[in-house]
Amino acid sequence: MSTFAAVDLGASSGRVILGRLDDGALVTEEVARFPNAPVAVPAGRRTTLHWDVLRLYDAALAGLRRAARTHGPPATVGIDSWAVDYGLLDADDALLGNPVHYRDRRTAGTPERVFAHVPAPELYARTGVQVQPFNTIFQLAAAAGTAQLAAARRLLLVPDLLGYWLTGVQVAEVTNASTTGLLDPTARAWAPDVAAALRAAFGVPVADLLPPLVEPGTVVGPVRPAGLEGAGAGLDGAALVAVASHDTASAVAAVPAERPDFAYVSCGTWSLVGLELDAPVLTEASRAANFTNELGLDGTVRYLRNVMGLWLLQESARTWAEEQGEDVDLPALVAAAARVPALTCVVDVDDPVFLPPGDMPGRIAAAAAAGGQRPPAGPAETTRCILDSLALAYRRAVRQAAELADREVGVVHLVGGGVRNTLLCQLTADATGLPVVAGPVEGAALGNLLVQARAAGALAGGLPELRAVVAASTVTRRYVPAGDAAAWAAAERRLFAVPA
Ligand code: LFR
Repeated sequence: MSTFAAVDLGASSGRVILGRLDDGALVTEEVARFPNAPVAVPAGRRTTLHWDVLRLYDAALAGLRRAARTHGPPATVGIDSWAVDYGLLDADDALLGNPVHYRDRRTAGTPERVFAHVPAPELYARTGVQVQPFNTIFQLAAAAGTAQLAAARRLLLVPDLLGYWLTGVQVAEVTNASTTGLLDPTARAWAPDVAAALRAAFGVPVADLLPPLVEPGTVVGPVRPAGLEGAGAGLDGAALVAVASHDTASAVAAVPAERPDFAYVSCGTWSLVGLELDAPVLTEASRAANFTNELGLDGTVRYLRNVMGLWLLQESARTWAEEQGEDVDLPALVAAAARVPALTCVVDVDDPVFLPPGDMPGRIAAAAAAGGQRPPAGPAETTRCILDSLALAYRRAVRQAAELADREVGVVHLVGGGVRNTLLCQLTADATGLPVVAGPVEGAALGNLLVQARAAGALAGGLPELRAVVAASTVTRRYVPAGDAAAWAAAERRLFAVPA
C-alpha cells in the first residue's frame, strides 16, 4: 500500500503528514511538527524580518527521513506553504540570503510606486491579483537596486525552493505563482508584459528570474537530497510531485463540498474567503473590492479576499504572554469571550495597521477608539472583538464575492485551524446567515496528499471525486445561523459605510 508524504509549511509551524488510502478514505498520521519563527536581523540601517528557510528544509527533511524509517519510503512527496515569498539563487544556483518575510516593512508604500509606472487598473486587468504590499511583484520592486537582486539569476517561491533542494529541479508551480502578481490567470502563464514593465521601471530582470511553470500533479523528479547521496537519505524511490503548492489552493481543493454553491473560509493565520470559479473576474468593481483571482487545482480560479485571520488573536496572545510571563490558555480565553455580549465593539480587521508583528491589543484598542467605540478592556473583550470582527469580515467577503461573480451561495465551508474555534464557527454562521460546515482542520495537508495520490495513480477523477475522499475521511460539524441577523447587517453598514 503506497504512502504519500505532505510537507505543509504554515506561518507559525510546519508539519510532515503521511497519508494512505484505505477503502476510499485518506488515513493520515502526523510524523513531524516543528516551529516556524521569523528572525529579525539588521541589514544596514534597517531591520529585516526573515524566514529561517534552511532550518525549515532541515526539519522537513528530517521528518521525511523519520517517516521513511518507520513506514518505508513514501511513493511521493509534496510541499505546500504560504505564498508570495521567495529565495533568490545566484549564477551557481546558491541561495542568496534568507527569504524575506512578507510581514517585513520594506514594501510599505511600494504598491503606489509601482502604480506610477503600471496603473493599478491595468495591472489588475492583466493579473487579477488583490493589492497586498507583500505581493512578489512589490517585493521585487522594493528590492530593486540591491546587491542581492543584482546577483540573482533565479527566483524560487518557498515550496519550489525546497523542492529544488530535494530534487535539483527548478520549477514554479502555478497555484503559488498566481499570487506573485506576475502571472496571467486566464492563460495560466507568466505575463511577459508585466515582467517587461517592471524591468523598464525598476531595472529588475524579472523574466530571466522566473522558472518554467508546472500545473499541480506534475512529477518534478526523484527525491535525492544533496549531501545524502553516499549515506542514502532512506527516501529511495520517492518522487517529488508538484502539488497545489500554495497552502490555500491545497486547502480549497480539500473543501468537502457536496454542492456547487459553496463559499469557503480557509482559516488559519490568514482567513481566505471566497468562491471557486471557472474563470477570473477582472472587472473594475472586483478590483475596487480588492478580490484576488488566484489559481486552483484542475483549471479552477480561487476568487477570494485575504481577511487578516487568527493572526490578530495569535499576536494578541503573544503580547499577553509576554506581559504575564506565561502562555495564554486560548480555549479558556475563547470560553470567556463567548460570555461577552455580541458586537459590542468591531474593527476593520483588514486595516493594514494590523499587518506587522507587535502590540496587537493596543492597535485594536486604538482602532476601536478612532471609530468612536469604547475600546475592549482586557483579553476576554479583546478576543470577542477579534472574533466578531472576523465573522463580520467573512460576511462582507462572502456577500461581495457572490455579487461580483454573480453566484448564489448556499453554504459556507470552514477549513483549517480555525475549525477548532467553535465560537468563531458559530459567529460565522450567525454573521453570514448561512449554514457553516466546519472541517477538516488539516485542509492544506489533505489537499496536498490527494494530488499526490492522484498523480501516483491511486485515485482517479476531478475535484468532486477528490472532495468525496475528504468527506469520507473527515468528521465535519454543522453550525446553523442563530443570534440577531439584523444586528450583523447593522454592524456591517456601520463599519464599512454600506448603504442600507
Ligand atoms: C495563507 C497564505 C495566504 C497568503 C498569505 C501570505 O497561509 O498563503 O493565502 O496570502 O499566506 O503568503
